[in-house]
Amino acid sequence: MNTILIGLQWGDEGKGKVIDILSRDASYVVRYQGGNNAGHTVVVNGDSFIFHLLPSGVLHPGKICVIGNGVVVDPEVLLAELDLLKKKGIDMRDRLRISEQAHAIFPYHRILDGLREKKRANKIGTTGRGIGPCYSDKFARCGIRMGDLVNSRTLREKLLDNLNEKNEIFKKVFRHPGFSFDDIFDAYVSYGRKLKSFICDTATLLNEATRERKSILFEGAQGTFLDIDFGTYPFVTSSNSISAGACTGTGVPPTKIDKVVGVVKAYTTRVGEGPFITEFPRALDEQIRCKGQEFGATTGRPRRCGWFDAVMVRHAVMINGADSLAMMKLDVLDHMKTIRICVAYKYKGKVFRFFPNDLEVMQKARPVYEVFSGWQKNTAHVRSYKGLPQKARDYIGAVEDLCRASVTIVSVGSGREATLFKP
Ligand code: 2SA
Ligand code: MG
Repeated sequence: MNTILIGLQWGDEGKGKVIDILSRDASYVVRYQGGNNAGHTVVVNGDSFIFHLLPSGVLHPGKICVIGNGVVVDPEVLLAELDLLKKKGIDMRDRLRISEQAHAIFPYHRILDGLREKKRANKIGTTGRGIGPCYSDKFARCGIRMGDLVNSRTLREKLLDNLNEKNEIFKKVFRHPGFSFDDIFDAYVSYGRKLKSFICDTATLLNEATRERKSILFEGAQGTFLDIDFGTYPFVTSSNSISAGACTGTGVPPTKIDKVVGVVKAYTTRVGEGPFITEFPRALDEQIRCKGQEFGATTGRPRRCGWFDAVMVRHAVMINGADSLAMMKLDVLDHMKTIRICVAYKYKGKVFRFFPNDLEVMQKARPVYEVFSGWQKNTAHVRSYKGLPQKARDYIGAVEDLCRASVTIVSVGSGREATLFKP
């Protein structure tokens, strides 16, 4: 059984926790896009782990963790993440594989990310990790891949080429002094040496695994509406975060995918700039941010909060082919008197029941809500789906109807134990 797990909103739906749970049944856990802009949180016995690059499956001994070709890897960050795990007693030596075709993030990508963002009239609110510039180089065919780090001749050639062009741009366009070849070269040769034993042909590895009927779990990062094609462009990330990205980002073909699980939060959050039709008014925004601990797991930025948007999620269910949903953080809504779900948008007298690929509509439309009465009971200690208050189950039922997918997992807290499976 090969499963793709993806976010159906703007990221931070709680994918890390669901990945951790589904990892039990998988032999391989694979990241396929994005980089260390992701922040996947897993809480085990009260201990909180945040993964940026490593798949969240690392907490399960014996699982092989793979960083696929579609990921952009900052080797410095990866080594730091491995070190941190080692200190916590988790040794990844025999169970991490990194695609030789994955592109590496260089210091000039990180700096350029910040400089471009500063210059932009319409800020995107990037994480500043060099993600966009690294993917730009990949598609401009001047990128440097993980496999190049272990071949110093190739690395020298490609890095020289890159710095020749980039240093000029840095100086002329951004009045930045540029970068020293020697410093970067030495650092990346050393990263290559340290990571060499992990770097391999992961596409063949994964396809051989499927031949042996071992199961693979594909861990999406960010969310559907941050997808470079289907998101709220240009307020998106630079990769395909939808389920289809799992195939291009790993080399495992669509015919080998069995299931797609979509993760949603019981409400909506967004970190960074861009349209957000159901965004709460200020007081409620602060209340939910505080209750749901809505701060970026990578940058610590406050996340914007709003009502559940069924127009968006139904669209995401369609684009991703989601078979089932996991609904996270239901307990955050426990105290609400009334709860709203957005069922359409209204703009210039027109009602949009389907997601409009039109930034102007997304920026200016007003939400049309269906209103539900809240359950006003504590659910954080509920341990079975049937134990949820009826009104909470009604809310979940409404989400299922509106989004055309059934909810199979409900989460009422950060720990593994606070997970309810719907019969
Ligand atoms: P980038 O850095 O180029 O990918 O930024 C482009 C947009 O994508 C958003 N983005 C994210 N949104 C939610 N969660 C993400 N991961 C971290 C988290 C974010 C953080 O788990 O909280 O800590 O700030 C993530 N990564 C990228 C980003 O906000 C831009 O809108
Ligand atoms: Mg996150």
